[in-house]
Amino acid sequence: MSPPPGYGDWFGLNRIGHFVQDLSNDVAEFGDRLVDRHIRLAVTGLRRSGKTVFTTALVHHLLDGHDLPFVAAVHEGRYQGARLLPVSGTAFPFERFRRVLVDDRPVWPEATDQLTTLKLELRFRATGFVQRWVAPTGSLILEIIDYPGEWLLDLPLLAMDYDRFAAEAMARDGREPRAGVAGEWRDALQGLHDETEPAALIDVYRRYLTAVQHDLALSQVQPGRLVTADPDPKTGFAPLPPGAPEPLRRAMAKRFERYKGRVVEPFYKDHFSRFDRQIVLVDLLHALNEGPAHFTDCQEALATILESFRYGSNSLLARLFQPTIEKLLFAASKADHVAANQHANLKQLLELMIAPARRKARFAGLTTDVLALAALRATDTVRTEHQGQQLSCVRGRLKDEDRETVLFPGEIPGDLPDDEDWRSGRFRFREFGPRRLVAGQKGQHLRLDQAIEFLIGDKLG
Ligand SMILES: Nc1nc2c(ncn2[C@@H]2O[C@H](COP(=O)(O)OP(=O)(O)OP(=O)(O)O)[C@@H](O)[C@H]2O)c(=O)[nH]1
Ligand SMILES: [Mg+2]
Repeated sequence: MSPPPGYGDWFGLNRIGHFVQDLSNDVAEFGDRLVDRHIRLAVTGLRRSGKTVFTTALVHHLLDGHDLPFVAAVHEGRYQGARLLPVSGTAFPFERFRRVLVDDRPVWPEATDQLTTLKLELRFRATGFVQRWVAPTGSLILEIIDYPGEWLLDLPLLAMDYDRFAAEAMARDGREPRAGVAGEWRDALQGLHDETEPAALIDVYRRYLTAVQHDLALSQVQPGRLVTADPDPKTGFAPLPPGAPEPLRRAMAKRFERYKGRVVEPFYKDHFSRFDRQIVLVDLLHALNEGPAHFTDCQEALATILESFRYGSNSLLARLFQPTIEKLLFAASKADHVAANQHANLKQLLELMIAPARRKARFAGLTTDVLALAALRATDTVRTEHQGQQLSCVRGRLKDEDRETVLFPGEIPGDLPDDEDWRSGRFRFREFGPRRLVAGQKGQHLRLDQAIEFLIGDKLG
């Protein structure tokens, strides 16, 4: 309501109007917050993409409440701290990971082989008018699960029947470089007969998939649980070529459906059906290092995952579980492997790789962002001179070495690599050992605070 033109704000009506407006916004917001104080964050990424390290570093910094200048609540002095809460099921072993990282000889957490849950309560001083009055201390429960990356690649199976899976897997297994390690598997397929035992065949397939994962370092491995330490002999399955004996095909198809129903569906239903925010971690440097076949494999695996999470109402996930994801962050992990002047290209390359998925997510109304981060920074950028030229190098302790060295890590193309890039063998990014995690010390991450602000900052006010 405003006074007639020319009368000014004689009765203070403008101010009262704004006050009432602010109040109703606050009340609406406050109501939201009450029901919304729980955030489930999905940390997604292929195996070795940095999920466990990200979660560990995030907890460490939120418990410590330091070196997070981009987190508005911290910057404004409103952040009061955090505590870990008990969970049902196996808890994320934060203390164990923290202990090995604060040690004099810190080591990276081991690869994940089971599902664990983390619950963190964050406390902060509220900003809203009504909130400050009714509940001056706000609290947010943040829930994250950690799991082996290969489990993610099982999600697309939910949308397939056995014959489609078999056709896609056989086509993939027949191409190089996979075909190069598929000798025993190909031989096994030659000798199929009515009495072939599915379990024996699956065991050969398991050996082949293990070689694909370990020797070729490729990402697309299905079924994901066949390559974990202790596969359940009852739930594995393997693809069969057209013309395979019908009883065998039927037995495999039955196992396929059982795996979907007993393993894949509960995993997604229990853990991915109700998340609110998502971060997708991508190790682009590893993908570049391993050459064009690996890079394409990583791109395809990522597309497969993102396609499954597709963010519109028509997505597989929506059809199955109706999630309500609000924010999606794509992050190139381990950015500390390269010098700071390469981070813009790293981000740009990731933007190119995920452009279609990002477009769909935006169209579906999600807020998205892309950044290059290092959850636990293992290097510094230093400038050196080489033959009269200034070079941006990194200083850090190479994995499995004792002392820090300075080296030129190489450069990231700002575009998808072309044939010349691959031929030149220019991608040789090295891996570093972790630096000791020290409470209260600055500079132990790169843009972890930006990631936190994007993912949960709006709930800390
Ligand atoms: N320099 C550096 N290396 C990192 C960082 N994050 C992860 N790494 C490296 O990447 C490896 C894998 O990280 P994890 O967090 O274990 O990966 P993950 O996604 O949990 O892998 P799975 O459990 O196998 O699915 C680590 O052992 C480190 O070598 C980082 O911020 N900086
Ligand atoms: Mg892990």
